[in-house]
Amino acid sequence: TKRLKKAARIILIGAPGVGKGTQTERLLSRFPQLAAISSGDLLRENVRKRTTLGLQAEALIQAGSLVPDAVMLDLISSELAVKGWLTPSESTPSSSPAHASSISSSSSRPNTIMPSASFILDGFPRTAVQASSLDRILPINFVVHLFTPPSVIISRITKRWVHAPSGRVYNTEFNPPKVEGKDDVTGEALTQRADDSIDTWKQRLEKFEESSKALIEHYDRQGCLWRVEGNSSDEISPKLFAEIERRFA
Ligand code: G5P
Ligand code: MG
Repeated sequence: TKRLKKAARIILIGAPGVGKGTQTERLLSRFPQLAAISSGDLLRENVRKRTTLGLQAEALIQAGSLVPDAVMLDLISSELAVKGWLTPSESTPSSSPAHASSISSSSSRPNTIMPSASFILDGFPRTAVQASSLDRILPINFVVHLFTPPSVIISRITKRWVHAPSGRVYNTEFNPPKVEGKDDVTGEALTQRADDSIDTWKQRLEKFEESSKALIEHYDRQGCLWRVEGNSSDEISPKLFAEIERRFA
């Protein structure tokens, strides 16, 4: 493991199935100071718990469409407050998505950032609008654009199995669980995601291609964008580790 000297506020951008979740897990074990939020995991948790937000988001996720920016901002800012990376200057009762505490979205009220917090956001922001809103509450200092050709990604999708409560991700070929169908850590049952059919994946890819151009340009302008390409996660991880060490260790 490695120690970071400077606060790393990292986001991962990349096509569905490119390996954002995989790299996040690896980064968390390499750099124990990091913690992570996955927007997809948070949404799926809300769907499982049948929260108002989950019920709103479920059909969109299943169709491979994006959840509206305002809903995402609510969800993520609540979670940032839960993690203690962002403290609302005044508390308001929450509209209560799962995990959420007490900060309201649309507010222009100032928030206080924990200057020392080092973290990864996986899957958020996903649009330029989300990125601009995040800039106002929590400036990101390293944006990783993961690239693997879609023709390579497609073969992974239907082989993905997840441990829903933790977000741990497996693949029957690439990283199978020790016991088939069971999570390595808890022994609980693994499930497949409702949006992991090939058709829905294609729809998600199309949405990604539509929304990511402006997002990537947004961060390119800020000078914190870094692109890494590879046909496998094993090819990408060492480059990613080295770059984070170069910038933050
Ligand atoms: P998510 O949950 O963010 P996606 O579509 O962006 O979903 P996904 O599918 O979670 O991304 P990933 O995390 O990039 O993909 O990939 P992964 O899970 O690590 O790897 C995929 C599979 O490949 C796994 O089985 C893994 O083991 C395997 N694998 C990894 N590397 C390799 C390798 O090198 N070789 C092989 N053979 N296999 C490998 O978002 C879901 C939905 O939520 C909504 C949207 O509706 C979205 O569609 N949403 C948002 N909407 C609006 N705004 C936001 N910010 C939103 N965030 C989520
Ligand atoms: Mg993921």
